[in-house]
Amino acid sequence: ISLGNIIAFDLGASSGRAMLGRLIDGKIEITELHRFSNDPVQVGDRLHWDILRLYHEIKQGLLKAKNQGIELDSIGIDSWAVDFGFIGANGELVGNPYHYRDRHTDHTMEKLFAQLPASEIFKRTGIQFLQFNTIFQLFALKQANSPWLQEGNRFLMIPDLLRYFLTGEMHNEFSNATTTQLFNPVKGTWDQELLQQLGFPESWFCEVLQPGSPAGKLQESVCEELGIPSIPVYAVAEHDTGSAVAAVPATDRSFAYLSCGTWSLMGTEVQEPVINDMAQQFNFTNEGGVEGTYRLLKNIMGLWILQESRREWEKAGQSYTFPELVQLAGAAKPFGVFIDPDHPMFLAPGDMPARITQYCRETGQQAPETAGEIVRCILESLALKYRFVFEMTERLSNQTLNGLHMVGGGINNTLLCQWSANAIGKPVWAGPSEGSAIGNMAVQWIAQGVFKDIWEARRVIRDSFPVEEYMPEEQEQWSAAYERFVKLTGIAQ
Ligand code: ADP
Ligand code: LRH
Repeated sequence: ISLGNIIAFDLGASSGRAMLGRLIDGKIEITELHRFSNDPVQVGDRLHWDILRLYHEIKQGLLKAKNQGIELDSIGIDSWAVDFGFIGANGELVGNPYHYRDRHTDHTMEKLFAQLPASEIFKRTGIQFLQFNTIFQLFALKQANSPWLQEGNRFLMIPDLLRYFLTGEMHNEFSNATTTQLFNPVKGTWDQELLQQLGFPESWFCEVLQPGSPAGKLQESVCEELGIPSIPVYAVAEHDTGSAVAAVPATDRSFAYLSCGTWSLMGTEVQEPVINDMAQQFNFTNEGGVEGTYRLLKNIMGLWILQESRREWEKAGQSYTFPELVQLAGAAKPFGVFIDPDHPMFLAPGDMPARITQYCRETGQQAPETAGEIVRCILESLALKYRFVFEMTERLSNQTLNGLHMVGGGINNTLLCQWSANAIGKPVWAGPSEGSAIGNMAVQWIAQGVFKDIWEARRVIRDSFPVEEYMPEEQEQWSAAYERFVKLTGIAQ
């Protein structure tokens, strides 16, 4: 039996997709209806998301479903976290949302901490400090006297905004709301004191919907434009990492994950946020998830450094596909040089090969020269950083984790999966690669009563998608490399 048709719109920092989901004989089947690149746009000094194009691509996905004669039961949208737009008195978007890698938040953290200590913010929110968190973006806008804040009445995060364009209803969704660093997970509401102290009007913020809540249906103008009937829209775990972790095919309630795409998000799922000194010291976060869970995790810079290197080479007329780059890395000399992928110098867009050279010079290493050497350096350094964060996750959650689930587009990089297993010295279970889209679907099906809860969904996901197991190899070499890596990067200090 075939059950229903739903679409998960999953917008990653590098690409977006409309995935059709169906349940056939008790298994999930996914079909890619539409895929598009997500290209940030620099205007003057500012870096933006192309929000209207993203909305256009969502409509293209709906049209493709229509043209294949597919009747949809529901849709849901997830995207990267922290970014937002404001809606003005006339119901229209004020300004074009900034990209979290825009430099307007450089040095904002220190300025805000002069007004409000970091420990107070962490105690209230349990969220890690990243300079692009919404709290710092809003503070930077305020300091710059941005007209957005005068004209804007309502604050909507990226999926909230796209959902608003589709339905005409304004809500904030919980999993994404927690990433603002303005939400209090203990109280379960926006943190009023924090908002007051920072001068952010409470009236900006909407009612917060839990993942799985109905969030309206396609409004008439959209149905007319596309020639489709009105379809229910659900709030899913609209933070893509929340959706990705919802799709981890774990059997054990205690599990480690790595959501591997533009970012590498590593951690474990917990029932209550872990807000203590050690969590703050390790700069771990507690992001809201499905069914009242939290993701105790840490951001690692991820394949972003590789994406930007590829873009740089392309600019210079040398195009490589990702599989080609992985192949070059495999052929390069092992354990040449290392970087700390989380050094702030790698955050903003730009010439990563040049920054890697600079990093190597500053740390007394011979700079890598060929593309293969550079990619090898990036991938080995990521795998070694995974070990560091894996062990921190174990310490912080006070448990021994027996392996690592990897989900996301990065698992197509089999070398990275194998090296991750080698670095942590435990098995890696890779799959599914479309984790965020599948987690998005799972929440829609839970909302429809098709699945009882997230654990039933995870069981079905496990039965529906292959998982590749990588056993650790070359343990001695990787341990020696790890010692060198820790010393060189100074990450343990
Ligand atoms: P996001 O959702 O953050 O945009 P994805 O989860 O789609 O990212 O992952 C994209 C990344 O996956 C790319 O940057 C690339 O490094 C990696 N990737 C995707 N396909 C392949 C492939 N065939 N071989 C190697 N790496 C791949
Ligand atoms: C991954 C992600 C991550 C956030 C970052 C802004 O796409 O949502 O969880 O920290 O983007």
